[in-house]
Amino acid sequence: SSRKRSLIEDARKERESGAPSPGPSRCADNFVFEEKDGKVTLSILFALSHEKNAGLSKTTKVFETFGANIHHIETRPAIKSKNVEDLEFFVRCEVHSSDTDVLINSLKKVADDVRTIAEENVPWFPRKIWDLDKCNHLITKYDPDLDHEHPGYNDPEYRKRRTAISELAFSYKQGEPLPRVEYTPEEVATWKEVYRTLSSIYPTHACRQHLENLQELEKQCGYGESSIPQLRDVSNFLRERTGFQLRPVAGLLSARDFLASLAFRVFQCTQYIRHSSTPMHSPEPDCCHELLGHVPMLADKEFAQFSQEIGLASLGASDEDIEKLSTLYWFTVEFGLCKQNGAIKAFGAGLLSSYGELVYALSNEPEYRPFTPEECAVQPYQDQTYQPVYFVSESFEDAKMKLRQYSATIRKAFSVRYDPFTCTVEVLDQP
Ligand code: HBI
Ligand code: NLE
Ligand code: FE
Repeated sequence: SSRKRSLIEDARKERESGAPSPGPSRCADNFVFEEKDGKVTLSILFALSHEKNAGLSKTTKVFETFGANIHHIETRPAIKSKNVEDLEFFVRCEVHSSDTDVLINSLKKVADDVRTIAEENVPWFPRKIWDLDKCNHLITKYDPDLDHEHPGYNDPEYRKRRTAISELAFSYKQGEPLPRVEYTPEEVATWKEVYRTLSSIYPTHACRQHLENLQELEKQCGYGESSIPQLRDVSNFLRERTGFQLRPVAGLLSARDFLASLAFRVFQCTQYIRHSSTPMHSPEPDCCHELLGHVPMLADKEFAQFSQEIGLASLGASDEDIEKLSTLYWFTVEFGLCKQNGAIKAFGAGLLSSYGELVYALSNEPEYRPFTPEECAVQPYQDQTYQPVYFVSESFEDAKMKLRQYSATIRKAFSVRYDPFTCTVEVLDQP
């Protein structure tokens, strides 16, 4: 129809001018996907080279996978391409709003020049705490079922156990009581080893906030080497301390989903434990990492505030900004070092849960750089093994202030405010 044609024309003009066409007056709602029954309508353009036309079945598979309801498809010669036989596709379809991001990213793997049309360029984000049930897109990087390098890959017992614990997270809905896990003696033995070795170096390696809160957790929450604390008890403890609550997650989430939950003071926690053969380091999060690395820090009021602010900054942010925020998160919340009383201490959870990396990070092997968000946000990082470089903050407070200043510069189009009474996010015009 002519309307569809004009959409394609607009998209073409926009692409050729290299800038989005100026939209209508910028009221906050213009930035948000129009949403009905949790679904949105997307207009997507992508190209397939002539040789890759076999790739068409792969792209349709993507739409099929996400249950997209296709309203319209048309093709035309891809103007930008050198080969006149290359085709450009225009697809207008309806999908679950929480799937849009993953759909686009999946499409990028099988087609070229994938883009959505400018009128709908703000990614979906949760507005209410209950929307977090839709923030469940896992990254399957370190899955013991798929990754040959995973220490659990050749251990069917371990894999079975992981699957069973994952099921608890998959079926969890916001507001339900957190599932309890009856850990096996072997799992408790792994925990004991992790707890014992880490505890022996915390006094010299961990920051003050971590040490103090871990003591509280030992007194009030049953922390100790003889049993693995239950998320339900820990979540109750945190709610009293800082209003943070936990929710179970089956593994690594997409950075967007993971960061979004922080906006609601919800921390996504894995509940399975690392393989018994690698107690000193795990490339992926596990309950040791969450309980020993993150929880003591989330019990700190200022740190909790800071974590929520990263989350709020991430809502509706572009893919590039999400990447930067998650890199900042990585080098601070996960692998941050800070100065305290003239010594360097760890406050990053990824350090505080790995004996191997904690010792290494405070040895003279790695490179240290002073923490500057602008530099840190674009530093490539290592998620399989130890970091070659760490960022050192002047103090814990200093890191927080700098990161806060940085994330405040990210949002241009609209701002968000969390209403703790209704557990919802309000979208506001930028003043
Ligand atoms: N998912 N479950 C989980 N835990 C994390 O710590 C985590 C994640 N997904 C992404 C992610 N961390 C990193 O990208 C952060 O830098 C945001
Ligand atoms: N390397 C950490 C550990 O062994 O506990 C986990 C890091 C998760 C990002
Ligand atoms: Fe973590």
